Amino acid sequence: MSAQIDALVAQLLGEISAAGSTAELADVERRALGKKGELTLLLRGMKDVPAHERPEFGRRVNEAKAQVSEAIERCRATLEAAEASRAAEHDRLDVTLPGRGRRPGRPHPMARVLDEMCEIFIGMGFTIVEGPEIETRWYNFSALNIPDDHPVMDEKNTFFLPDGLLLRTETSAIQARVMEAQPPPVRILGPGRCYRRDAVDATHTHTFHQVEALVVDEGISFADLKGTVLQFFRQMYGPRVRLRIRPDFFPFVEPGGDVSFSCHLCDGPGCPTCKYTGWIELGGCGMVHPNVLRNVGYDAEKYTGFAFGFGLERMAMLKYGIDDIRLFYENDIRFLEQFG
Ligand code: FA5
Repeated sequence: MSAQIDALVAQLLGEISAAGSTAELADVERRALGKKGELTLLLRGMKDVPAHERPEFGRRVNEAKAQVSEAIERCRATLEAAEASRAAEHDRLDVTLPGRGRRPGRPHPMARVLDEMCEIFIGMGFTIVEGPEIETRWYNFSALNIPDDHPVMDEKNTFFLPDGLLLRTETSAIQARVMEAQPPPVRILGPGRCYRRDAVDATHTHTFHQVEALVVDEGISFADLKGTVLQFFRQMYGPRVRLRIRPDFFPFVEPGGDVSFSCHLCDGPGCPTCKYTGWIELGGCGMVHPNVLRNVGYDAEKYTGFAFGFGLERMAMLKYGIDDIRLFYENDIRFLEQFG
């Protein structure tokens, strides 16, 4: 029996010294001294030992337990110290290492232009409003005096959705929403995303942005339209900018025009940016058509208004001398980093 105990102790001492971690050691301890541990079971089996051998057997097993316990405690102290030092090593800060450089984000060039534009118009007393990108036929077409047979209704131009809905083709759709919601006077700026089935090239894309302005009140005239646009251009592009409005047709304005301004790069003689015309076109404008005012319940005899809608990509291209609209959407960090 004594030889059996010696062999068990030798085996357990070997396992204790082989334990590589406190977790492994705890496992050895459980197997040796736990409720069903080998030494515990040995002690419990004392009843089967002949009576005259019991005192010696008990003494021997208790001795073995003490020996194993002591070995476990010694080993645990060593392993705990090693683990603590490994953890400290892991957490140690080397304050002499150079810091990791941060690369903060920056506003997209179009966001910068829009922010600047909003600031200029807020300074002129405008309120910024937005409308939904998924629109009804009413707000996108009918309320704007666009007849059912207008080419823009064609599937080739508009992204139609189920249930009579569509993707907004122009921010002018914001106009009727605003006017339905409030009586005159109205003075709003409405930026937003628009969608058209246009082929993508250097100046066109299917998903682009416009900024709409709408002013309605008593006595609003074409002079107010010109003055507002010119004031905006001068603040945005510099004091020497000249404005040109040529007649153009939009069903929701009368008279209507297209808005250009003198090329801020060449100031007249022509350059690649203005395609050698000296002028750069930004969008459409005009006096709100009386039918539009009537459609929203305004008194068209009492109130007049003006509206314009400019392409935001176009404004950003002009501001930063960018020659391809696709650059805005490629998310190329080398491009975006230039606008700090
Ligand atoms: C309009 O969309 C009218 N709603 C503008 C308007 C508002 C007129 C209020 C009168 C009163 P137009 O289709 O010309 O007009 O578009 C205006 C501007 O949006 C264009 O000059 C251009 O800068 C921009 N734009 C139009 N289509 C695209 C496109 N596919 N990609 C990028 N920009 C575009």
